[in-house]
Amino acid sequence: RPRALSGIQPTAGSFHLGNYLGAIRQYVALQETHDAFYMVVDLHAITIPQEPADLRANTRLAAAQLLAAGLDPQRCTLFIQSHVPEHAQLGWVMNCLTGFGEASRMTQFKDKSARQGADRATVGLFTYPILQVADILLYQADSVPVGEDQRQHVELTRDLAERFNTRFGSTFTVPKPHIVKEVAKIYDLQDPSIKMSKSASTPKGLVNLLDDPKATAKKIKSAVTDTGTEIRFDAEAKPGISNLLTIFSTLTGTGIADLEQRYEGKGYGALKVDLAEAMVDFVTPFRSRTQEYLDDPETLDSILAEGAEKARTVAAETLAQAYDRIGLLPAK
Ligand code: AQP
Repeated sequence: RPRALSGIQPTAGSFHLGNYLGAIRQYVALQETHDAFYMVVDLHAITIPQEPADLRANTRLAAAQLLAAGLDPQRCTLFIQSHVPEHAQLGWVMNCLTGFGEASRMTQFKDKSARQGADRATVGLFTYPILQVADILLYQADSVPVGEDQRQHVELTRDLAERFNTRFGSTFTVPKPHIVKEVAKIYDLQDPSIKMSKSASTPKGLVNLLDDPKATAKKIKSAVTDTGTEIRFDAEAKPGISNLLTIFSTLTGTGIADLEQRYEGKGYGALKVDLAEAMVDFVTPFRSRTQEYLDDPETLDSILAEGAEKARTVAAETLAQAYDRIGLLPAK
């Protein structure tokens, strides 16, 4: 089986609809076809300031949500990044292979550091994509399910894998991004020109999966739509309604063309009412499954311990090989 690897940050409070449609749904699907490794990337989270107690709680919450979304520990390996020290270790090696200018071209750093204020941004935030390179290469991943915003980081991973292999001999699998075009970028409900994002969206534009379902329904109903009344997918001319059609289509498994036909001659209001209902049908059981995992921390922690053990076996082998190739003297 080919390998898949992806990571998600332990967001405060809840994952959002963009995380779910752009990434987590693909994680669930790839369990069936891939030897899949998924992790909550707490080491990435500390690239911006975190309250220790919140970080710990959010890490468990993230794992609970991944399980609630359908990750099955029998079919994939789910773990916490910091439980596998090889990530930081290979991360250092990759730092030493990356050009400063090359790292400076990462657009996510430019965006995030601009939001932090240039003096506040840490070196960790700058080298974040390089740790991500190590995350992926440690598992010899073939496929990396992510949203469009992560494409550049997977490209960097490919470049560094090739560079290492050329310089030191074939060691790493060169991975490909697994980006599902239709859902690669879910947009803010209030401003469909920007992606839905925990840090850039306004509260009304961001659908958090663990919000009160009534509040979620309200956000859908007050989503910004476009001039005119026709329900038609046209990302350029009708970005608001196209975003809602994408969300509706993915959540319910109905084709966009079928939705266009179903709502022909009906107004935006009818579509929003039905989408709000579909969202409520999705988030209500999701919330209660997440709560079940949170109410049983022993089970959750033992799933994560088993996952870390499986992950470490793979990661340790790759790291030992990489250390050897670059000429580090093995400890006796
Ligand atoms: N709007 C989105 N549409 C599709 N996919 C998205 N992803 C994020 N937003 C969208 C994908 O979710 C995965 C997890 O992302 P992350 O943990 O790296 O968090 P992020 O990308 O930092 O998420 P945000 O909300 O966008 O955070 P900020 O605001 O801090 O930048 C990734 O695969 C991502 O592509």
